[in-house]
Amino acid sequence: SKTTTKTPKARLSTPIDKSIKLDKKIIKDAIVRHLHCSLGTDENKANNHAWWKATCAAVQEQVLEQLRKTQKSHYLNDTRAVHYFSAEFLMGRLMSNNLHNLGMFEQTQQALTELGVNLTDIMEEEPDMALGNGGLGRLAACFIDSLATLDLPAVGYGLHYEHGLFRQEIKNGEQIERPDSWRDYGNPWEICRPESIQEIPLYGYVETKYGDNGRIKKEWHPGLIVKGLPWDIPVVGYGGKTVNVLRLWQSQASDYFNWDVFNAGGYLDAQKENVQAETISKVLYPNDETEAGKELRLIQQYFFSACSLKDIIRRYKRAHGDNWSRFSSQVVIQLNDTHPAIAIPELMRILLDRAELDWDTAWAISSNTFAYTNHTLLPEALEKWPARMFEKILPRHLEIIYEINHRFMLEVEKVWPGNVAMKQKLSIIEEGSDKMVRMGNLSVVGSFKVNGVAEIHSALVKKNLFPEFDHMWPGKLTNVTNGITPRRWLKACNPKLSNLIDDKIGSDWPLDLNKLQELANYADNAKFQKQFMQIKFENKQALAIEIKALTGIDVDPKAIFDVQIKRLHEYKRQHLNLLHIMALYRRLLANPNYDMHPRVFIFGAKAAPGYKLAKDIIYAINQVATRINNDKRVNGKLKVVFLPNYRVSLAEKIIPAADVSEQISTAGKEASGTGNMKLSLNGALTIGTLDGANIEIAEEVGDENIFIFGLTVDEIDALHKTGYNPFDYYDNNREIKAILDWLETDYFTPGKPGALASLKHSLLEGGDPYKVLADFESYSAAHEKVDAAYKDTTRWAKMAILNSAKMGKFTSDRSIKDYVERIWKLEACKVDE
Ligand code: GL9
Repeated sequence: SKTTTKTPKARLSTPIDKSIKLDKKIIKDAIVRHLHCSLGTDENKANNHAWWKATCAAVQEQVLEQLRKTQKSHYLNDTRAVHYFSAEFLMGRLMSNNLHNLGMFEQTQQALTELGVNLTDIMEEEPDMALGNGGLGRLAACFIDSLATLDLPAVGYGLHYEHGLFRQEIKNGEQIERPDSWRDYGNPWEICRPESIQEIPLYGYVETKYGDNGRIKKEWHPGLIVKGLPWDIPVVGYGGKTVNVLRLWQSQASDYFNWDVFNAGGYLDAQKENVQAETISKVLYPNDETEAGKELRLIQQYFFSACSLKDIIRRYKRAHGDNWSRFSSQVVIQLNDTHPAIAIPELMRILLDRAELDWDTAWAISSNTFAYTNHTLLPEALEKWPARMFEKILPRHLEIIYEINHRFMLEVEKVWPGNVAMKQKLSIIEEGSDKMVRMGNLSVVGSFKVNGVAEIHSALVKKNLFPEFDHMWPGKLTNVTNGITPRRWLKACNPKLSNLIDDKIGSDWPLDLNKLQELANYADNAKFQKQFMQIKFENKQALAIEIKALTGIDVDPKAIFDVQIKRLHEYKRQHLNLLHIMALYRRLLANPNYDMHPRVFIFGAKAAPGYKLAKDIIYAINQVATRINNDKRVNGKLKVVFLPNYRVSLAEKIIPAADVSEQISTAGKEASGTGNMKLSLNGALTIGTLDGANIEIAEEVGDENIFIFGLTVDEIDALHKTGYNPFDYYDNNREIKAILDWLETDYFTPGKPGALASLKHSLLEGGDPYKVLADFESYSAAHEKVDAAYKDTTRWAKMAILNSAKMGKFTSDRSIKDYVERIWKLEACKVDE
């Protein structure tokens, strides 16, 4: 029988059904069968890669069976579904996650052991699916995990990049980018769906026609049509019931190329710059919170948005024919940032030009379909496209955007009559010598809800970014605090801690993370503290081995492992961390007995290839690391490690081993952060500013279990207004002066004085835009508190336990339930056996 439950909450009380757990004999047979029949090898010849592939194939059998059942169930129930449009999905590896979510990890491990194979080893064969840059893309991956877990009908839509985020190598301290080739030997999880190819028009011109009824009809004559080929990645919910789909589009050439249209439009010259169809999905733009501004990027955005919309409409029409009246009750589309915002005029185009609906009807449907998530306030990230670029690539869309804007300006006129400045400020079109389309404004105007990603961020969206929109449409702007999936970020990546938690409080916490609260009862229990810290120690031993293998550096697992892992960006202030490391080094040189517990500072970070200062900071970290790590005088009290090629699978090794989590962005700049949640969940203590989700983490763990330092948003604002002068700190703080001057010598770059000077320069003459010097003292003082706390082992153990215990709020299941209640209004749909 088919059941549709009212709210996704109902799912949480249901224990995982053990019946689908497979017996290890069946798994073993399936693996061997695939080794023979799919891979053409056998148990004696197979290497780890072959074993990995055969195991994937065996797991995929289970996955596809549930996928088929899920799709049937959603179809029969004609469910409303959310469509998560995202230019990025940072999935990482899928084997471990799929095995855990299907409840067949142990059996598979045993099956392989009996075959003489180690599961952990073969999992290392899987390349990361790195189709994203950082937090925004990883959030999308956590969200689709939660959507499936909560039995919610959902499809993820994105791009099937041939090359994901670049692989980072470090040569002589510097970042080198190498292409990522995650699909070189095939991806066993994906299914090609040529039966669902879409055709996407580009370029050309718009013809205005007059219909019989006297109505104006617009016809777009494209100059080029490209094909979109979908690849489906099954997304297995925890418990293995619902299996949703992540559908990623690959571009292909079609034989349609209209030379006449090209000539008529005068685009023959432009042809040289025209993208080849296949290039569209070639590579992920490696930009982190910076607008790319490139034609190919706009084409990527349009390509995947248009393919996805056509796919949704095809499915809708199969159930509802040409009757559009139920469209927005069946379909909700979440725009993950403005990257897919072009879907708004695309849906309008389809409704107006294809379905021939009138404007008001079309707008009512469209604006009730889209919701938009804002992920950053950084001005350099707010996407703007030159109107002339639109005119060339998407001429009809530009017309529609002008019309949306015209009607919106009439609304503005009603609220602020005669106020030209207000119209200029809110307009979707930025006037000027080069007219621009503001994608943020388009997204707010074209959506029924807009959300920020943490309380403080959403408040700042209202206060600073879109205050007038909040005034015009009260209630449209809202908050959904980010979350992380505890399946990947605790159960799968930290099996020892997970088992300990299972033993203490039972095993349903992965579905109901608030259960971790029960661990607080053992926070003072000496035996539990010992077990908890012993696991942390063993995880640190494992990471120490990894560090040795990756960098050659020896680190002592008894030292404090202090971790900063995230994209390299000035606002995240890896250089604040570095200045403090240099301060410790200096103190140790001045006083070999300087009292500090041994500390290993661990960094992982990729810099956008064109971001010069970010690359300089990576170089500086590596040069300082080399000097310190080889200096006998520090007596092993200080080590600095930069782990190359930071990515999801490396995060899974670092996070369980972290003692300290560095979350030190300038207040107001980090919209939420999600690494902060992962680290705290695994028992690391945060040293952080009152920024993003740090604030909510502090609320949950309590001020006594976190190290907060630095200026608040209001103080940063005030400092900005009174005029911030970094030289005040340089001139008045001897330690700061000494460190910055040190950077200019050749102490860290023998024979190359000045090689690190750009860093000093940015913090002084450059004006220190992220207030590094202003926060230095307070940061340094907070680190002294960290040191003191760690020396008190009982106190530290208690704090670490309480961090894990209090992270319930930050499961992405809670985020998704917030989206469901506040925005999507979805119902769960259980899948038949
Ligand atoms: C980001 C924010 O900077 C983060 O603070 C936030 O946690 C995530 C997810 O909401 O979104 N916005 C953004 O552009 N990125 C983020 O991480 N950047 C990347 O993903 C590279």
